[in-house]
Amino acid sequence: TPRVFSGIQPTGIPHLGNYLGALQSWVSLQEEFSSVLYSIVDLHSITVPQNPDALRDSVLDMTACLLACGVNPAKSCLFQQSQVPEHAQLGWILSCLTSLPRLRHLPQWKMKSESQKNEGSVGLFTYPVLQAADILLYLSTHVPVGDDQAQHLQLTQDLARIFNYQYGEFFPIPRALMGSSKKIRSLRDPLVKMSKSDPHTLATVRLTDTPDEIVMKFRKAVTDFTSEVTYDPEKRPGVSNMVAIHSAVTGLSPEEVVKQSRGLETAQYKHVVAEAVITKLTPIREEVHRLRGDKGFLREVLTRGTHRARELAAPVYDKVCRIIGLR
Ligand code: AQP
Repeated sequence: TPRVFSGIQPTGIPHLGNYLGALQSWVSLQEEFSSVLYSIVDLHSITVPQNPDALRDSVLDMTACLLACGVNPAKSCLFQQSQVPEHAQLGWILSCLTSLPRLRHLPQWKMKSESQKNEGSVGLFTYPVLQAADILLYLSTHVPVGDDQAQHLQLTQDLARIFNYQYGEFFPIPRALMGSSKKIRSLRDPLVKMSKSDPHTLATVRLTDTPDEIVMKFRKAVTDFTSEVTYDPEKRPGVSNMVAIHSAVTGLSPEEVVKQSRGLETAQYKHVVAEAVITKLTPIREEVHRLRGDKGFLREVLTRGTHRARELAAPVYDKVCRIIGLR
Protein backbone atom coordinates (compact mmCIF):
# COMPACT_ATOMS: atom_id res chain seq x y z
CA THR A 1 0.00 0.00 0.00
CA PRO A 2 1.27 3.50 -0.84
CA ARG A 3 2.66 5.38 2.12
CA VAL A 4 4.25 8.82 2.36
CA PHE A 5 7.01 9.66 4.83
CA SER A 6 8.84 12.93 5.36
CA GLY A 7 10.67 14.71 8.15
CA ILE A 8 11.82 18.12 9.28
CA GLN A 9 14.46 19.01 11.85
CA PRO A 10 13.45 21.00 14.94
CA THR A 11 16.26 23.49 14.46
CA GLY A 12 14.19 26.66 14.68
CA ILE A 13 11.13 28.22 13.12
CA PRO A 14 10.76 26.97 9.54
CA HIS A 15 11.44 29.43 6.75
CA LEU A 16 10.07 30.27 3.35
CA GLY A 17 12.32 27.61 1.74
CA ASN A 18 11.02 24.87 4.03
CA TYR A 19 7.48 26.05 3.39
CA LEU A 20 7.64 26.38 -0.39
CA GLY A 21 10.01 23.45 -0.90
CA ALA A 22 8.38 20.98 1.46
CA LEU A 23 5.55 21.91 3.82
CA GLN A 24 3.15 23.14 1.18
CA SER A 25 3.30 19.79 -0.57
CA TRP A 26 3.02 17.95 2.78
CA VAL A 27 -0.41 19.50 3.13
CA SER A 28 -1.66 18.50 -0.31
CA LEU A 29 -0.25 14.96 -0.01
CA GLN A 30 -2.60 14.37 2.92
CA GLU A 31 -5.43 14.52 0.42
CA GLU A 32 -3.77 12.30 -2.17
CA PHE A 33 -2.55 9.45 0.04
CA SER A 34 -4.40 7.52 2.68
CA SER A 35 -1.31 6.79 4.77
CA VAL A 36 0.98 9.73 5.54
CA LEU A 37 3.63 10.17 8.25
CA TYR A 38 5.41 13.40 9.13
CA SER A 39 8.19 13.32 11.67
CA ILE A 40 9.93 16.01 13.68
CA VAL A 41 13.37 14.49 13.38
CA ASP A 42 15.07 15.57 16.59
CA LEU A 43 17.70 12.80 16.38
CA HIS A 44 18.91 14.41 13.17
CA SER A 45 19.08 17.85 14.73
CA ILE A 46 21.63 16.72 17.35
CA THR A 47 24.15 15.80 14.64
CA VAL A 48 25.33 19.37 15.22
CA PRO A 49 25.45 20.93 18.72
CA GLN A 50 22.05 22.00 20.15
CA ASN A 51 21.11 23.78 23.34
CA PRO A 52 18.82 21.41 25.32
CA ASP A 53 16.21 24.01 26.30
CA ALA A 54 16.14 25.47 22.80
CA LEU A 55 15.73 21.97 21.34
CA ARG A 56 12.80 21.21 23.65
CA ASP A 57 11.13 24.51 22.64
CA SER A 58 11.88 23.89 18.98
CA VAL A 59 10.01 20.58 18.94
CA LEU A 60 6.83 22.29 20.17
CA ASP A 61 7.38 25.32 17.94
CA MET A 62 7.78 23.04 14.96
CA THR A 63 4.56 21.23 15.91
CA ALA A 64 2.74 24.59 16.03
CA CYS A 65 4.20 25.62 12.67
CA LEU A 66 3.30 22.36 10.95
CA LEU A 67 -0.28 22.53 12.21
CA ALA A 68 -0.51 26.19 11.20
CA CYS A 69 0.66 25.32 7.67
CA GLY A 70 -2.16 22.81 7.39
CA VAL A 71 -0.73 19.50 8.55
CA ASN A 72 -3.80 17.81 9.97
CA PRO A 73 -3.29 15.10 12.63
CA ALA A 74 -6.61 13.56 11.63
CA LYS A 75 -5.18 12.88 8.17
CA SER A 76 -1.50 12.30 8.87
CA CYS A 77 0.58 10.84 11.67
CA LEU A 78 2.63 13.70 13.15
CA PHE A 79 5.25 12.52 15.65
CA GLN A 80 8.60 13.07 17.33
CA GLN A 81 11.28 10.77 15.93
CA SER A 82 13.25 10.13 19.14
CA GLN A 83 10.13 8.81 20.88
CA VAL A 84 10.02 5.86 18.49
CA PRO A 85 13.21 3.97 19.44
CA GLU A 86 13.02 1.72 16.37
CA HIS A 87 14.38 4.58 14.21
CA ALA A 88 17.76 4.43 15.94
CA GLN A 89 17.64 0.63 16.12
CA LEU A 90 16.98 0.14 12.42
CA GLY A 91 19.54 2.88 11.73
CA TRP A 92 22.18 0.73 13.41
CA ILE A 93 21.28 -2.31 11.34
CA LEU A 94 21.37 -0.30 8.11
CA SER A 95 24.69 1.28 9.06
CA CYS A 96 26.14 -2.23 9.06
CA LEU A 97 25.10 -2.51 5.40
CA THR A 98 26.62 0.85 4.40
CA SER A 99 30.17 1.27 3.18
CA LEU A 100 32.24 4.26 4.32
CA PRO A 101 33.04 5.61 0.84
CA ARG A 102 29.32 5.66 0.01
CA LEU A 103 28.76 8.32 2.69
CA ARG A 104 31.77 10.51 2.11
CA HIS A 105 30.41 12.28 -0.95
CA LEU A 106 26.93 13.16 0.29
CA PRO A 107 26.16 16.88 0.33
CA GLN A 108 25.06 17.37 3.94
CA TRP A 109 28.34 15.98 5.27
CA LYS A 110 30.45 18.01 2.88
CA MET A 111 28.63 21.23 3.72
CA LYS A 112 28.12 20.98 7.45
CA SER A 113 31.47 19.37 8.29
CA GLU A 114 33.25 22.10 6.35
CA SER A 115 31.43 24.73 8.37
CA GLN A 116 32.75 22.98 11.50
CA LYS A 117 36.29 22.97 10.12
CA ASN A 118 36.02 19.28 9.21
CA GLU A 119 35.38 18.30 12.81
CA GLY A 120 31.94 16.88 12.07
CA SER A 121 30.61 14.13 14.38
CA VAL A 122 30.17 10.47 13.44
CA GLY A 123 26.42 11.13 13.75
CA LEU A 124 26.59 13.86 11.12
CA PHE A 125 28.49 11.49 8.88
CA THR A 126 25.98 8.64 9.23
CA TYR A 127 22.91 10.94 9.24
CA PRO A 128 21.73 9.74 5.80
CA VAL A 129 21.64 6.16 7.14
CA LEU A 130 19.31 7.23 9.94
CA GLN A 131 17.26 9.01 7.31
CA ALA A 132 17.03 5.73 5.39
CA ALA A 133 15.84 4.03 8.58
CA ASP A 134 13.18 6.73 9.11
CA ILE A 135 11.76 6.00 5.68
CA LEU A 136 12.13 2.22 5.52
CA LEU A 137 10.83 1.62 9.06
CA TYR A 138 7.31 2.37 7.78
CA LEU A 139 7.76 0.54 4.47
CA SER A 140 7.23 3.95 2.87
CA THR A 141 6.74 4.13 -0.87
CA HIS A 142 6.84 7.90 -1.50
CA VAL A 143 9.07 10.59 -0.03
CA PRO A 144 8.53 14.27 -0.78
CA VAL A 145 11.95 15.95 -0.88
CA GLY A 146 13.49 19.21 -1.96
CA ASP A 147 16.15 18.81 -4.62
CA ASP A 148 18.82 19.40 -1.94
CA GLN A 149 17.84 15.97 -0.55
CA ALA A 150 17.73 13.92 -3.76
CA GLN A 151 21.13 12.27 -3.22
CA HIS A 152 20.20 11.22 0.29
CA LEU A 153 17.09 9.49 -0.97
CA GLN A 154 19.27 7.59 -3.42
CA LEU A 155 21.15 6.13 -0.48
CA THR A 156 17.84 5.00 1.04
CA GLN A 157 16.93 3.30 -2.22
CA ASP A 158 20.34 1.63 -2.39
CA LEU A 159 20.06 0.38 1.18
CA ALA A 160 16.61 -1.06 0.52
CA ARG A 161 18.04 -2.87 -2.52
CA ILE A 162 21.08 -4.12 -0.63
CA PHE A 163 18.87 -5.46 2.17
CA ASN A 164 16.47 -7.10 -0.27
CA TYR A 165 19.32 -8.65 -2.23
CA GLN A 166 20.95 -10.06 0.86
CA TYR A 167 17.86 -11.26 2.72
CA GLY A 168 15.07 -11.50 0.12
CA GLU A 169 12.43 -8.97 -0.94
CA PHE A 170 11.24 -6.97 2.05
CA PHE A 171 11.46 -3.19 1.67
CA PRO A 172 9.63 -1.35 -1.11
CA ILE A 173 11.98 0.97 -3.02
CA PRO A 174 10.73 4.44 -2.03
CA ARG A 175 10.26 7.01 -4.78
CA ALA A 176 11.02 10.72 -4.58
CA LEU A 177 8.12 13.11 -4.94
CA MET A 178 9.79 16.23 -6.26
CA GLY A 179 7.86 19.43 -5.63
CA SER A 180 7.53 21.87 -8.49
CA SER A 181 9.07 24.78 -6.59
CA LYS A 182 12.75 25.64 -6.85
CA LYS A 183 15.30 25.75 -4.11
CA ILE A 184 14.92 29.03 -2.24
CA ARG A 185 18.18 30.86 -1.59
CA SER A 186 19.50 32.99 1.23
CA LEU A 187 18.58 36.67 0.98
CA ARG A 188 22.13 37.60 2.00
CA ASP A 189 24.02 35.20 -0.26
CA PRO A 190 22.04 33.90 -3.23
CA LEU A 191 24.70 31.25 -3.83
CA VAL A 192 23.64 29.24 -0.76
CA LYS A 193 20.21 27.88 0.16
CA MET A 194 17.99 29.52 2.72
CA SER A 195 18.60 27.65 5.97
CA LYS A 196 17.08 27.60 9.46
CA SER A 197 20.46 27.64 11.12
CA ASP A 198 21.94 30.48 9.05
CA PRO A 199 23.48 32.77 11.69
CA HIS A 200 22.73 35.87 9.58
CA THR A 201 19.26 36.99 10.68
CA LEU A 202 18.55 38.86 7.45
CA ALA A 203 19.23 35.76 5.30
CA THR A 204 16.10 33.87 6.25
CA VAL A 205 12.39 34.72 6.18
CA ARG A 206 10.68 32.74 8.92
CA LEU A 207 7.02 31.80 9.14
CA THR A 208 6.70 33.95 12.26
CA ASP A 209 8.29 37.12 10.85
CA THR A 210 6.11 40.23 11.12
CA PRO A 211 5.20 42.19 7.97
CA ASP A 212 7.74 44.88 8.95
CA GLU A 213 10.52 42.32 9.31
CA ILE A 214 9.64 40.78 5.96
CA VAL A 215 9.68 44.17 4.19
CA MET A 216 13.02 44.99 5.79
CA LYS A 217 14.61 41.64 4.85
CA PHE A 218 13.52 41.94 1.23
CA ARG A 219 14.60 45.59 1.06
CA LYS A 220 18.09 44.52 2.15
CA ALA A 221 18.17 41.38 -0.01
CA VAL A 222 21.39 41.09 -1.99
CA THR A 223 20.82 41.47 -5.73
CA ASP A 224 23.08 43.03 -8.38
CA PHE A 225 23.60 46.37 -10.11
CA THR A 226 21.15 45.84 -12.97
CA SER A 227 17.80 47.43 -12.16
CA GLU A 228 15.68 45.43 -14.59
CA VAL A 229 13.81 42.33 -13.36
CA THR A 230 14.78 39.18 -15.28
CA TYR A 231 14.88 35.47 -14.51
CA ASP A 232 18.34 34.03 -15.05
CA PRO A 233 19.39 31.90 -12.03
CA GLU A 234 22.90 31.33 -13.44
CA LYS A 235 23.88 34.90 -14.21
CA ARG A 236 21.62 36.77 -11.79
CA PRO A 237 21.02 34.50 -8.76
CA GLY A 238 19.83 37.29 -6.44
CA VAL A 239 17.04 38.75 -8.59
CA SER A 240 16.12 35.29 -9.83
CA ASN A 241 15.65 34.18 -6.23
CA MET A 242 13.16 37.06 -5.81
CA VAL A 243 11.36 35.88 -8.94
CA ALA A 244 11.39 32.25 -7.72
CA ILE A 245 9.89 33.28 -4.38
CA HIS A 246 7.33 35.52 -6.07
CA SER A 247 6.40 32.74 -8.45
CA ALA A 248 6.07 30.16 -5.67
CA VAL A 249 3.86 32.29 -3.42
CA THR A 250 1.56 33.40 -6.25
CA GLY A 251 1.46 30.12 -8.16
CA LEU A 252 2.42 31.93 -11.40
CA SER A 253 5.36 30.81 -13.56
CA PRO A 254 8.64 32.79 -13.35
CA GLU A 255 8.02 34.04 -16.89
CA GLU A 256 4.57 35.36 -16.00
CA VAL A 257 5.92 37.03 -12.89
CA VAL A 258 8.68 38.75 -14.89
CA LYS A 259 6.15 39.90 -17.48
CA GLN A 260 3.93 41.37 -14.77
CA SER A 261 6.85 43.22 -13.29
CA ARG A 262 8.06 44.86 -16.48
CA GLY A 263 9.01 48.49 -15.89
CA LEU A 264 9.74 48.04 -12.18
CA GLU A 265 13.21 48.65 -10.82
CA THR A 266 14.59 45.90 -8.58
CA ALA A 267 14.16 48.10 -5.49
CA GLN A 268 10.44 48.50 -6.24
CA TYR A 269 10.16 44.87 -7.24
CA LYS A 270 11.55 43.69 -3.88
CA HIS A 271 8.68 45.53 -2.25
CA VAL A 272 6.14 43.77 -4.49
CA VAL A 273 7.63 40.38 -3.59
CA ALA A 274 7.63 41.25 0.13
CA GLU A 275 3.93 42.13 -0.07
CA ALA A 276 3.12 38.84 -1.83
CA VAL A 277 5.04 36.94 0.85
CA ILE A 278 3.24 38.84 3.62
CA THR A 279 -0.14 37.95 2.10
CA LYS A 280 0.85 34.29 2.03
CA LEU A 281 2.37 34.13 5.52
CA THR A 282 0.02 36.30 7.58
CA PRO A 283 -2.65 33.65 8.27
CA ILE A 284 0.09 31.13 9.11
CA ARG A 285 1.86 33.54 11.48
CA GLU A 286 -1.38 34.28 13.30
CA GLU A 287 -2.18 30.59 13.69
CA VAL A 288 1.35 29.77 14.93
CA HIS A 289 0.99 32.51 17.51
CA ARG A 290 -2.34 31.12 18.73
CA LEU A 291 -1.09 27.51 18.87
CA ARG A 292 2.13 28.39 20.69
CA GLY A 293 -0.05 29.58 23.55
CA ASP A 294 -1.43 26.08 24.08
CA LYS A 295 1.55 23.85 24.83
CA GLY A 296 -0.65 21.19 26.42
CA PHE A 297 -2.51 20.76 23.16
CA LEU A 298 0.72 20.60 21.13
CA ARG A 299 2.15 17.92 23.45
CA GLU A 300 -1.06 15.93 23.17
CA VAL A 301 -0.95 16.01 19.36
CA LEU A 302 2.62 14.69 19.43
CA THR A 303 1.85 12.00 22.00
CA ARG A 304 -1.02 10.67 19.94
CA GLY A 305 1.04 10.71 16.75
CA THR A 306 3.97 9.00 18.44
CA HIS A 307 1.69 6.26 19.76
CA ARG A 308 0.38 5.59 16.26
CA ALA A 309 3.89 5.64 14.75
CA ARG A 310 5.08 3.08 17.29
CA GLU A 311 2.20 0.80 16.39
CA LEU A 312 3.31 0.91 12.77
CA ALA A 313 7.05 0.67 13.44
CA ALA A 314 7.19 -2.15 15.98
CA PRO A 315 6.00 -5.02 13.74
CA VAL A 316 8.26 -3.94 10.85
CA TYR A 317 11.29 -3.75 13.11
CA ASP A 318 10.41 -7.10 14.64
CA LYS A 319 10.29 -8.67 11.18
CA VAL A 320 13.65 -7.16 10.25
CA CYS A 321 15.15 -8.67 13.41
CA ARG A 322 13.75 -12.07 12.52
CA ILE A 323 14.96 -11.84 8.94
CA ILE A 324 18.54 -11.05 9.87
CA GLY A 325 18.72 -13.54 12.72
CA LEU A 326 18.45 -11.35 15.79
CA ARG A 327 15.36 -13.21 17.01
N1 AQP B 1 16.14 26.65 0.86
C1 AQP B 1 15.29 25.65 0.64
N2 AQP B 1 14.53 25.63 -0.47
C2 AQP B 1 13.65 24.63 -0.70
N3 AQP B 1 13.46 23.60 0.15
C3 AQP B 1 14.20 23.56 1.27
N4 AQP B 1 14.26 22.69 2.32
C4 AQP B 1 15.17 23.13 3.20
N5 AQP B 1 15.73 24.27 2.78
C5 AQP B 1 15.15 24.58 1.59
C6 AQP B 1 13.42 21.49 2.46
O1 AQP B 1 12.80 21.55 3.75
C7 AQP B 1 12.63 20.24 4.27
C8 AQP B 1 13.04 20.18 5.71
O2 AQP B 1 14.38 20.47 5.87
P1 AQP B 1 15.14 19.97 7.17
O3 AQP B 1 14.66 20.70 8.36
O4 AQP B 1 15.08 18.51 7.27
O5 AQP B 1 16.66 20.28 6.98
P2 AQP B 1 17.45 21.08 5.94
O6 AQP B 1 17.16 20.60 4.56
O7 AQP B 1 18.87 21.03 6.40
O8 AQP B 1 16.83 22.53 6.12
P3 AQP B 1 17.46 23.80 6.78
O9 AQP B 1 16.40 24.81 6.85
O10 AQP B 1 18.70 24.18 6.06
O11 AQP B 1 17.77 23.33 8.24
P4 AQP B 1 19.14 23.33 9.03
O12 AQP B 1 19.61 24.75 9.01
O13 AQP B 1 18.80 22.86 10.38
O14 AQP B 1 20.07 22.41 8.29
C9 AQP B 1 13.42 19.30 3.38
O15 AQP B 1 12.52 18.55 2.56
C10 AQP B 1 14.25 20.22 2.51
O16 AQP B 1 14.40 19.68 1.21
